[in-house]
Amino acid sequence: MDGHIKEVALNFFPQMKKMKVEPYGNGHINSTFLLTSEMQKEKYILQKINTEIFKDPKGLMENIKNVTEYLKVKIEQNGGDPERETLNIIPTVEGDSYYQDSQGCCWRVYRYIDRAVCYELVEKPEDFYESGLAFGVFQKMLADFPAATLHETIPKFHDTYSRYLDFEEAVKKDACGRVAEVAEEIAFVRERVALTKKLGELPLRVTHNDTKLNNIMIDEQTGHGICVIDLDTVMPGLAVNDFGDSIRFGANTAYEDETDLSKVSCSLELFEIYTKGFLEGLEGRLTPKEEEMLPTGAMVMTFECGMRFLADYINGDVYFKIHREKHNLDRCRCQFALVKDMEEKEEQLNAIIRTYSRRSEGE
Ligand code: ADP
Ligand code: GN1
Ligand code: MG
Repeated sequence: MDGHIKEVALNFFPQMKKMKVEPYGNGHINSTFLLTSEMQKEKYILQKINTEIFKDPKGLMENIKNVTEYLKVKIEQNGGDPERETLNIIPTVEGDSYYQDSQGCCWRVYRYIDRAVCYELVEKPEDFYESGLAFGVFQKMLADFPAATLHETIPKFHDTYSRYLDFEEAVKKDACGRVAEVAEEIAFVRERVALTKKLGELPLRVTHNDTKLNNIMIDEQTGHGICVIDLDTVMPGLAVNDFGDSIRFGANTAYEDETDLSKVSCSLELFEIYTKGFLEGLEGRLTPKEEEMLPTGAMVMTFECGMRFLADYINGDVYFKIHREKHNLDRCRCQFALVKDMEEKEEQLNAIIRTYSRRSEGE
């Protein structure tokens, strides 16, 4: 594999005779490597795009190219550094945004964002505020992006009812004989089918759709959220889902795959600080209805994600990368424990939102 990756890299850097390639990051979808040139010590991110999941890599890379070029103009206008504050695609020697190898695998290279970190768990509440601010600003910057030009990289990505139907399909098939073991989790889903339609009609916006904490880089020196990464799912979507997915991951007091469920809860402090950052970043762009639905977005995204982990466990772990036996089941149980906690805290979450909505109306 190592030799093959180096061969792939030469299609981007024909002069790079000596290089080091190592697996990198904690993404669940693509295969990510850190590429370091031994001579100049330059660093790059080399990624094998998961084409089982992203079936149209050409459309996917077209989205990323158009979105990042659009963002670069905005970042420059704001006096920022476009080399560091958005992803920079390094083209192949042929000038393409990705390279397809002889086995049909698709590879891309990004400039490595140096002196910045990605977290799996919030260490300092300010970092979570920074991520809320950055995701809010990201959505604000894309408010006028021509949404119709975007390819739908994963159809019905956050159509929670459709995710529920996929889940029931998995249960019916029971491809690996795992259904009997997860009767409790299946019942948990079925008791909450109404959640899948709870968001109702909300405006479609250009959204990120995968706003977890490890999809944002925090500058080591300034502590600011420097760059939103993982742009594979930028598509028309709901603002409340971007908010919700961040809360699901970052306001959880435990890791996404924690097995000690007594550690799992939705921190009100973190929920509040993210709300503050996200709404500040958006500068009053959400409608009152969207603001009101933010806690529901958090609950729906957590429920949907848990259901996706469960369906994948039942299907035999074919979608999310796993690192241990029953990993997807552990992730599912953790999400469901978080949903329960959010249900209990619903009134408090709504009250936090009311405080910040009033602020954004200038009261
Ligand atoms: P996945 O879709 O599998 O989640 P990501 O694009 O999120 O893949 O990349 C996985 C990880 O690699 C990120 O969480 C981050 O740690 C790191 N990473 C990705 N792109 C960059 C970049 N341009 N600079 C530095 N680190 C990056
Ligand atoms: C995946 O790509 P990554 O690891 O940032 C998934 C998200 C899930 C998340 C759960 C394209 O995100 O939808 O919420 O795992 N991405 C895709 O951690 O399915
Ligand atoms: Mg990611």
